[in-house]
Amino acid sequence: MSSAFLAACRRQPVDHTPVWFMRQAGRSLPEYLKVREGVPMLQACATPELVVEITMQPVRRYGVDAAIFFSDIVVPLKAIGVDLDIKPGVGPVVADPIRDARGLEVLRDLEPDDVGYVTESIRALVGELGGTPLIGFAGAPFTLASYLIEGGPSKNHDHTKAMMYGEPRLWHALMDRLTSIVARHLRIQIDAGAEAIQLFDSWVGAVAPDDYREFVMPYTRRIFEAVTDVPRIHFGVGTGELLALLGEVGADVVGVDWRVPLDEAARRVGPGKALQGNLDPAILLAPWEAVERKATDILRRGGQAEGHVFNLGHGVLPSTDPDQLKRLTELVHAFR
Ligand code: 1CP
Repeated sequence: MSSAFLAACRRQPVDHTPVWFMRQAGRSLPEYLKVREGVPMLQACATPELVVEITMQPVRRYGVDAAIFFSDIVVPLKAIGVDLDIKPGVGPVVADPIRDARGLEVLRDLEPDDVGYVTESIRALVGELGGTPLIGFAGAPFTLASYLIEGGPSKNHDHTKAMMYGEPRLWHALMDRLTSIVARHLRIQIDAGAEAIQLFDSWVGAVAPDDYREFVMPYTRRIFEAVTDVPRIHFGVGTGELLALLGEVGADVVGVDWRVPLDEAARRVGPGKALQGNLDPAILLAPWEAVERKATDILRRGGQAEGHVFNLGHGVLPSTDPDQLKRLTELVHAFR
């Protein structure tokens, strides 16, 4: 069966605009909350039956064109022995934030055996999914570095920037280690059967373009060069000023948040790339008519890109009514 999602990523013709939603698995789904009851997040990520079930839930309910692997960006770090946890309502929390060269010692390379449950889950999923492609993913080095340096979620990434500007050798050494780990983690997912990958540099919008070029881009480029055999999507929040660089760094598809209209994003990214996006996830909390108006506008503007994968501009909010996402999927599929 041919996949509209993979075709759009490759800028080939499609019979309908493909759609999936960042963070479509989990949080807003009652069937997710039910199977997660009493199971800590990282334990769920390491339990193949749960990973398969949770990954399948939005595919069954919405009929989206792609599944995203149920995991988290900190899973490979936990797997090599970084002392961290995912706290409910908070996010990843690191026990010993990395602030000096000694802190780097824990960042050894990731081996397939460290994440055997990832391989096992993906192999099982490929069978369950039939023709629907599975997207593997990882956090990009900058975003992972922010959690490791700050010790948890951060608004301004102060310690991260202090290291980047104040201790560039330490910064580059940390980014180099994270690059190897991320490239290996993506390779493991592709080898197990993931048919596309998304690299989430969620917080890189905090960095100015010149600093992105110097402190981030060489590492992200190395990752994309290591996974040329499947379509590669790159996404970050607040990246309006970085879109041209995100196009240059090596992905096939550039993810756009809701702040830049897709036709304008296509101009900024330049030729030879597909775009993914970009409905503000908060609009789904408004009545359907507002969703319909905005989504139709996005589909029209996305039509001016060389390929368009419909998505939100960031993850599904936990309070989203799943019926809105169901209707939105149908609207995207019916659009001509
Ligand atoms: O569809 C899916 O939900 C797939 C699974 C998935 C993905 C792709 C999860 C499950 N996390 C992620 C990626 C992820 N994790 C990103 C990149 C995407 C994005 O920008 O949203 C980031 C930044 C994280 C880090 C993280 N993990 C946060 C954000 C914290 C912050 O800094 O604001 C949070 C809240 C988590 C925990 C988490 N990850 C996933 C779930 C379902 C949860 C909640 C778990 C719980 O509390 O029980």
